[in-house]
Amino acid sequence: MLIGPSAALADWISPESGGSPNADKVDTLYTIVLCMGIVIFVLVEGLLLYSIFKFRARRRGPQPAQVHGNTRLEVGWTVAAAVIVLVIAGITFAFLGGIKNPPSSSPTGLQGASGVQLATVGALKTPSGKALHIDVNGQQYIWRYDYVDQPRLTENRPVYAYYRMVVPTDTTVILKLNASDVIHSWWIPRLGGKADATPGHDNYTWFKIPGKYAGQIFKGQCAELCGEGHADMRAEVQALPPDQFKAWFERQRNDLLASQKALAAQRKAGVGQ
Ligand SMILES: [Cu+2]
Repeated sequence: MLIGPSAALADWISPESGGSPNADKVDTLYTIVLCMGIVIFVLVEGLLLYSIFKFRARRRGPQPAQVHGNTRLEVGWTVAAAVIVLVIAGITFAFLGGIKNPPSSSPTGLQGASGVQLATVGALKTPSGKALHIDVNGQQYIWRYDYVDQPRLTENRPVYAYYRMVVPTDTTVILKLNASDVIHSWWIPRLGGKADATPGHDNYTWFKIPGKYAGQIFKGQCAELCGEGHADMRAEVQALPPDQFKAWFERQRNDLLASQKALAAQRKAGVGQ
């Protein structure tokens, strides 16, 4: 039953990727270490099976040689294991920069993003200093996205959306994660690793969706058991070409402004009192 759902079989042996360079690098790094592990596993188990078979006790056969220790062999496999660990550490550090640090947006990405610098110490920054910044807020049991550096509804109120985050392609998107009740975890597998959304603490992550994925929707879910509605706390990211993103953003902004106006009118008319 567990392996039945197609989601369980999506890239079942290594992390999902193909949506953002950080996710691709995590996947490649994982695959390299997995291959090294497979080679060592086959060598060790092969040698074990060979020895069990070759040196098995035979009826009326001679007593096999009783070996106690072999300094050269023991030093050999200790050094070899240490070298393998060093090689893995070296490869990991070579990949780490590309996983952790966001690149700049491409020229084909959203232009005119105001490129507001993140104020918080330890925040992510692209080499150009420009990125689309979205605040992600986890709450039982839905995700809210505030487009903080784009044109606002009012001075204090950014344009927002729930559940589906719409973003431009070829544009570096930096997320600031926060939660308003309990700890949640933001996770869209094809766009990178999980990031905790914690009340009272800001966490950062990023992704950059290549232009060839325009129109695609990347699905994910809250990855931290956060209450009885946790299973329903899903999320998706839709990638649109920058001009279509702009059109979506204008529509979203106008819809929100219209609903704000309608609500104000209702209040004035005394509806619901
Ligand atoms: Cu949750």
